[in-house]
Amino acid sequence: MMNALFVLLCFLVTASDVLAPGIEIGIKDGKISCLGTSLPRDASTEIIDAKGAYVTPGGVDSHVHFQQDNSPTGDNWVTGSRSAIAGGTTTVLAFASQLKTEESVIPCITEYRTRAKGRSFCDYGFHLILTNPTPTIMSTEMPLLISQGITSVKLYMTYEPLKLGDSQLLNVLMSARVLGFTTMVHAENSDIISLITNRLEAAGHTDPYFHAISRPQIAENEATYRIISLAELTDTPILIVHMSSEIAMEHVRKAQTRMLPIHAETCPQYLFLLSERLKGNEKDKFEGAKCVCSPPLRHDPRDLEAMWRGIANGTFTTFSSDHAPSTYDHAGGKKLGLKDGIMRYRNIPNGVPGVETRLPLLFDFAGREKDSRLSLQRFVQLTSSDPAKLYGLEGTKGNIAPGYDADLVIWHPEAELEEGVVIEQKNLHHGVDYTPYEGMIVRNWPRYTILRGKKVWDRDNGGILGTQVDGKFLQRGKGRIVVGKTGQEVKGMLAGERDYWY
Ligand code: DUC
Ligand code: ZN
Ligand code: ZN
Ligand code: ZN
Repeated sequence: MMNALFVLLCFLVTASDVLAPGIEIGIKDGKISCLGTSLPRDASTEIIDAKGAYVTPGGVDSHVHFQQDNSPTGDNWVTGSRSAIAGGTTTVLAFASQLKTEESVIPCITEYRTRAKGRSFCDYGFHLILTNPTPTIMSTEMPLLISQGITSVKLYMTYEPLKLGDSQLLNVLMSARVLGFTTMVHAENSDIISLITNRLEAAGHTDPYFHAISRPQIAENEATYRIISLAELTDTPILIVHMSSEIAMEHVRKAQTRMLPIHAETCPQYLFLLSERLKGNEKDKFEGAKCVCSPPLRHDPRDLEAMWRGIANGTFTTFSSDHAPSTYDHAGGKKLGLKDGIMRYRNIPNGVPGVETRLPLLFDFAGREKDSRLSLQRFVQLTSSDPAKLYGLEGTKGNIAPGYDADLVIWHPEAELEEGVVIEQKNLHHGVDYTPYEGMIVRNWPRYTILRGKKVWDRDNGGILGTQVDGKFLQRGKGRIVVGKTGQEVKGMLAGERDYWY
């Protein structure tokens, strides 16, 4: 037998090309074996006819929260990863979260790996949330984790149980410089948020809308500039996660024009939703709780436009879901954030669902004849190839080329879905009870999702075909710098001055 699976198709899209109609993809043992035309096949070759369809690499969602201790009502591995494949995502990178009291992160990683094992419909890896980066963890445990394929960390500049001060941030960055792990940062100024939150509470302003008031752009702006400065001083690449506002994004843009390796991420909620969604509606004034995320949805449509600009012009390296939802309406009428009849936004866990809708929402604007906000290649780069490179999966994930895992999204032929697809909670596969995109129409949806050569999602015939034992833990290598480079001169230091403390 020449090939186990065969995809006959029209348009193959990678981060660099849209190949002419007629290309075929040969798959063997879960890997892409060849691309070409009239590939050899025999009677046992399974064939998927994708005529008229775009085929893109399986989505790599490098920022999801499944079954994390600090979001207990959110998705677990089974529901979250099932939702991923139904939306064309074949790889997720989730978080293992260290508690501040933990002096070792090894039990934490073991625990989170156990939660996922045998319960994931898609491939997966972990970032470590470092809340207490002791010298022993950094010098002894991090090298061990890197050797086990956990090659990235997330640092928080806000939230009391998670946040690090500047000296801790600097220590981790110095360690990243030596060990080569990838550092993600949640950049919001904690004290600004506390000050405003306390004053709002005292004045009785506790409805969900005030969540957006309590975390103004200036909090994101200040922390973004600060972490870029620390990364510049230590000559270490970083990725600033879930960016939401223009003023903060401009710091990233400026740093990149100086060739600093500053990466940034944005998410669907910051392209499509505004803070007015936090006001709820006449039927349910607390419904705004469904759209509480951090950074918050912004007030001004110009911020949405700016995020679209960053998507198109290369400021953003990754487009992730930050899937971190909680069930809104619990049995017994208990609603998120509502206790004893009082709604307090500070009790609402931060995060919205989005792992399933991420690809269709962005694909809607890719390569359109009219009002195209990005090319199809850029769509692939943001949703699959660049996250794969940044997080150490290059050569395995994020491309359709011989030797790569055969992870594919086969979209419906464009002519087939004239009316588009309406996003509706009832059709989604996550474990929570809403989507903030209810009623939105997108032009296409993954028709098939292929994970390492196996058809795991068939929208027209059976829906989910995969199982919760299909996903495997990905032992990632070290990520590579996707924008800028190291060894840049530091603002205000003479050339070579930093050499004294190398
Ligand atoms: N940060 C995240 O990355 N996700 C949910 C909430 C948050 O603050
Ligand atoms: Zn732990
Ligand atoms: Zn965050
Ligand atoms: Zn997140």
